[in-house]
Amino acid sequence: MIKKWPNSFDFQGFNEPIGVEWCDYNLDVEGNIPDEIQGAFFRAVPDPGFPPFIDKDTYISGDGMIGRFLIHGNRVDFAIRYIETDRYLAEKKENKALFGAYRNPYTDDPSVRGVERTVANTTPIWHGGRLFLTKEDGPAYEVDPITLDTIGKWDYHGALKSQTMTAHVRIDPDSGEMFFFGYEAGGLATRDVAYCIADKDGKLISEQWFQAPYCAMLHDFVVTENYVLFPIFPTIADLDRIKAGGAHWVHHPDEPTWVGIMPRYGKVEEMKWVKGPNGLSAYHMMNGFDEKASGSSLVHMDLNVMETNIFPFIREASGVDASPAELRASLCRWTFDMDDLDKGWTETIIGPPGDMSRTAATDQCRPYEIGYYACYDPQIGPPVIHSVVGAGFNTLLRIHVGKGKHEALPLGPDRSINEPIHIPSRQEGHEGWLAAVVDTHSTMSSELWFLEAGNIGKGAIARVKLPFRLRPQIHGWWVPQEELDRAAVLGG
Ligand code: V55
Ligand code: FE
Repeated sequence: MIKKWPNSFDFQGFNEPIGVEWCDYNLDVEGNIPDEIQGAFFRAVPDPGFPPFIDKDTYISGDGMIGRFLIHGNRVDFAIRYIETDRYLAEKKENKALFGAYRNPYTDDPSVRGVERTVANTTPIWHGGRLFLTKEDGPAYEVDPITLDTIGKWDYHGALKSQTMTAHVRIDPDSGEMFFFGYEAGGLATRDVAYCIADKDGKLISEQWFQAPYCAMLHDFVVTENYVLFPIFPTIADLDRIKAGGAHWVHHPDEPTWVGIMPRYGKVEEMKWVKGPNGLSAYHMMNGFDEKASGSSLVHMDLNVMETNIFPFIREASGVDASPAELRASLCRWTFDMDDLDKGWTETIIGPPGDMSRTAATDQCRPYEIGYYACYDPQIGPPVIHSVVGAGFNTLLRIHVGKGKHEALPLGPDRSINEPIHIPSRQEGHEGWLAAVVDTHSTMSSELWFLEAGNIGKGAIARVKLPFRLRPQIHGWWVPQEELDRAAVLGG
């Protein structure tokens, strides 16, 4: 069949679907990848198998593919496969799209009523020796990290009751515990949130449900050494609207932002709700940590915050117009005084606008100095179609969060960078490495770049050439070789 994709940025330019499963070995490397870099860089990539039958569709509804760079110094292999979700297999069988609008089962072909709709396209997560592909609207899928075969839906051997699992988890680097949640845990448009902990071996040790103030698009959260914070922004679901075939999400500029805080090992009954300004939105938190300052007890959460929702399809459904200025998500530090939560939080701007923030895995949940993220700098050039919002990131940033200072690597008007991952170094006092796929628009080609995390201004120390363009990813994950080996010994 000749596939006709909709005429929107979600399907044009670098976002044009590819849908090819392939692998290639020993790719050409320009420069030198340090020998100590040994492991796998996994990437989640939305790529629709079939053109939608609905009027409009969004990039983030694309079927999940798992990409993997296997890196042993200068030897790099690449492979990419579809996640064989129930949805992907159902459509493959009929050779056409059967699922309708983003997160609206009432727009589906009646033949797939009750079939799990998630496309598992958002984050590859490694925990307890297993690889999961996640999307916030459904269960995770387990994938074999070696063959990239889909093993199946993951529910902690039947223990997890939540119908959904977030794509953003927090792993405590000391305990190895994974903190996560599921929203709409009890079903479509419910206010149920399940707050969960899995121990370092991947056993579910806690699942507690609570009610959010409204059914919000709860994409990410923060865990500190003592607390857990759930940021609730007013992009809200409504069951009647969904049943009528309307949008799952509408942004409400006049509804307050809330942050729920409780002790991380506490009971959900201890949750305190802190009210903030109306109409804010943020998808990603960089990190959070506790501070004992002269007699008071502070909790900090660092996040890229905007005045409205970043997704054009959500703003359209909300009747919200946004100026370019309102679409700039500065890196903010929200500080909570645990002895006086009634006064709300204070906000300090600590970095330029951007998104897709990362830290070293060992810096999570505790005081830290350095973070990395991507930004679109309008001074470099006009927006170029790339990824979920239709304007690629043209700059990589490294930020000293304490000092509010940053360094930038501008990539020029012809390049877009995907989310970087951090790779730790074995060398004492070394900040480690960053790896990211960098896409060039004029040649429609993709490369994997390696950088020194502590010196991004130097540019790439190695560039891996890909024989074909890659579709822009959502999130990635680094798995050191010794963890892959251990998982293989344990039988995955
Ligand atoms: C996001 C991405 C999603 C999604 C919801 O980046 C939010 C935010 C790739 O899918 O379903
Ligand atoms: Fe995300």
